[in-house]
Amino acid sequence: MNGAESLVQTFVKCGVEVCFSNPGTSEMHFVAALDRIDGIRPVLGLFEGVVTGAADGYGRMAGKPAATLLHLGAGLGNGFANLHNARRAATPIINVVGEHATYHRQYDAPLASDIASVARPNSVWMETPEEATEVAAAGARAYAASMSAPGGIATLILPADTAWLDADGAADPVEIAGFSEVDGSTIDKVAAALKNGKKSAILLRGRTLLADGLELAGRIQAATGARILCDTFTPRMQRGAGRVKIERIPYFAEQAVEHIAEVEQLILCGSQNPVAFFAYPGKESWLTPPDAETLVLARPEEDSLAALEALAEAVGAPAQAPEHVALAKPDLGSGTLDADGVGRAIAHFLPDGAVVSDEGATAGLFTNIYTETAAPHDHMTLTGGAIGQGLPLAAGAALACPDQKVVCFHGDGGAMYTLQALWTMAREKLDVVTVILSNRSYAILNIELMRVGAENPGPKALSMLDLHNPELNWTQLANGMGVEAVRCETAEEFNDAFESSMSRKGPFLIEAMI
Ligand SMILES: Cc1ncc(C[n+]2csc(CCOP(=O)(O)OP(=O)(O)O)c2C)c(N)n1
Repeated sequence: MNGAESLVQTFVKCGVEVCFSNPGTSEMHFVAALDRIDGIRPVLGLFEGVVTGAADGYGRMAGKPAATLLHLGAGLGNGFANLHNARRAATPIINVVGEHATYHRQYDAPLASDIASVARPNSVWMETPEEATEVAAAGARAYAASMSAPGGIATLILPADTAWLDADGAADPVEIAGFSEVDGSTIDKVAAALKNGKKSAILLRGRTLLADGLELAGRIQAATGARILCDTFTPRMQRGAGRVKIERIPYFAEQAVEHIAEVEQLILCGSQNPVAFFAYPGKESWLTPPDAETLVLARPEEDSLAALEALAEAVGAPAQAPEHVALAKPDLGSGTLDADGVGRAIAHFLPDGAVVSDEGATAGLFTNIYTETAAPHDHMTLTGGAIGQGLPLAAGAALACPDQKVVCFHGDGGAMYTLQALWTMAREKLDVVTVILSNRSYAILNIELMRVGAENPGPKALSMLDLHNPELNWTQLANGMGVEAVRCETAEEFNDAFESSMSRKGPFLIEAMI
């Protein structure tokens, strides 16, 4: 057995089932090992941003890591933006990054680069085995590191000779550092604060945004009157009919400030104090009201779910949350297609248990509002602000959840960054319906241009935010990668296309001309 085989066997033992890959010469032994050893499904992505974004979508939904296979610093660098988004989501991922053979590194061959410097900003763990016999144990440590609370990216840099030389065999899984317990005095302190008559809000993130956590939050709200909040962008949230509704902090800083201006006590539960996405001249960066006190119920690496449970007990919460979202499907739009009509149809026809990958940007806001009362679904958003995440995220989620419909709605600008994900969807026959919100514009940047105070933009500035000339044709782009597609110009066409797409299997794309 060689080092690569010992690594693949170790991954299988740990529970890795998928490897999103874009390999090169230095990774050929790992490629061959995936072929020889059963248990890991290799999935080719035609750009590394697809590979890393798909690993993020998989990890968010599966709750365990996929492996990626990337080609030296150049390949890893191509995947950087979506690793950044995954880091912000605390998604478990194991990167296997091929490297030149140990003895070849000294010659500064063309693909040589400082891989560690590219890996470091997004990795919670990084190792480079120098011997083939060290590779398996490093693989087991990588798995544990990625799964250690709250989850993160482990990067294993694999010199080619450590992959091809003889190894001893697979390593056993090593212990995962789970979520640490929140101590009783913290629970008591927060429980007392919730009863002191001040206006409180609890900001949830991580596991508490799944149904069980939301239910606990709803019970605490019933007992204390505290508001329940979440960040604008969250890795995964369960929402829709039957779930406890919570308030999403608005995106724009001044709206966010206003939204939480009354809060006197902000209780963090797996979250951080909210901050503005960007600095704007004369506007706040730190969004917590200046006189408000911050209390930490649980840090991201602590067991926020158990803490909420203990808090519910401590405040004498009722056994059930008194209010749950009632199913309310919006009426369908008619006439000229716009973002509102798209949102209505998506919310109207979204099936029970769908997984939504949302990179809808400006045009996705309507969909978000309407889906609040749609059938229950999982909602994943752009956690790190690096656009071009939504399509690969949807592909990865579809691999993790083959029995659930995945719906991706995406700005046309962001979608162009990683459109190769469509090819992977076609090749793997993934059950993803993609809606491209085709406004042929970087619309948000037109808004930001005004907000930052850049005055009187001229044609050169505006041309950098405009996607006309030439016009993108998403139907042809999708067809060219093996995905069936349709263009919709009216609300009626879109309603019909989206409705029928929900009852077919496999990838499909709808180009919504808004
Ligand atoms: C990796 C990366 N590059 C550039 C940007 C800057 N940026 C933010 S939004 C945006 C345009 C988004 O356009 P689109 O997806 O069409 O959505 P719209 O704004 O039109 O609603 C750009 C280029 C970014 N956030 N991330």
